[in-house]
Amino acid sequence: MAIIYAKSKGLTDKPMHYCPGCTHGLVHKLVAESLVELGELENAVGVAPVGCAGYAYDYFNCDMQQAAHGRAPAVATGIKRVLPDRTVFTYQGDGDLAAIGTAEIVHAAMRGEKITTIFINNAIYGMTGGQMAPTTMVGQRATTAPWGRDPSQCGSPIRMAELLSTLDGTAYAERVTVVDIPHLNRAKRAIQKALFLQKENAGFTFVEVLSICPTNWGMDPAGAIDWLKGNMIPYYPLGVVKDCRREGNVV
Ligand SMILES: Cc1ncc(C[n+]2csc(CCOP(=O)(O)OP(=O)(O)O)c2C)c(N)n1
Ligand code: SF4
Repeated sequence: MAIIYAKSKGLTDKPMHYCPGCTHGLVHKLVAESLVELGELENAVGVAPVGCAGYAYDYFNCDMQQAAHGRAPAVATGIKRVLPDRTVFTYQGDGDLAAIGTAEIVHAAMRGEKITTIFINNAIYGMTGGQMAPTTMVGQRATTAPWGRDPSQCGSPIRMAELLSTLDGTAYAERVTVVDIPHLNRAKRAIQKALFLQKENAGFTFVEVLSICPTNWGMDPAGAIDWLKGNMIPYYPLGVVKDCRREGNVV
């Protein structure tokens, strides 16, 4: 019988532990497929975060390293500098990257490290039980913001793709989502482009993926997708924010 669809060779057979409807698994699939299609799976080194994706080292079928919370860009910097021919990526949540790891990601981008960061923006701390993240929307409830995020106390949600795009070392930054098939295909093209530009030594490359956390948002997956579309996309616009190969960048 002809095989028309199979699990990517870029993923191991280990069953994933993510909650039903969580988009972490989808993004893993896109990264894995991209590495395979670029012929980079054998050459890749991923750096797993702390957070729900902390077991990513069990799921990607390539060399993996675990980093302490927020420190993945620093670990990836070391790996890439010692092994410059390897394709090195970090996979990080918003608590990991935009809170405790802000210094590491900003300085890695500023230095133009030739690594790729996949940033999962689900607007909350998932693993630890739904605390407010720097990306939590104004008015969105979290366990540490039971009446919703108050911008007079907490400021406005941080737009990491735009922030990092102001740095000269950032070669490419795009924001995508995975809420339906057309967006999923666009997300895969962005991940492939980021990895391709890394191979070209263009500089730091970054893909922000707007994602859902049905468990901590207190919604079913379909409701969470609708909430993302109605609340996150208007504030976090999708598309290329910076592309060193293109004129007329947004930033
Ligand atoms: C140094 C340190 N501080 C705090 C923690 C606790 N901690 C573990 S995961 C996490 C938040 C993870 O949220 P996020 O990065 O958004 O990923 P998600 O779980 O949503 O995928 C925190 C605060 C830790 N493990 N190490
Ligand atoms: S807690 Fe949220 S981010 Fe974590 S696995 Fe569950 S749905 Fe995904």
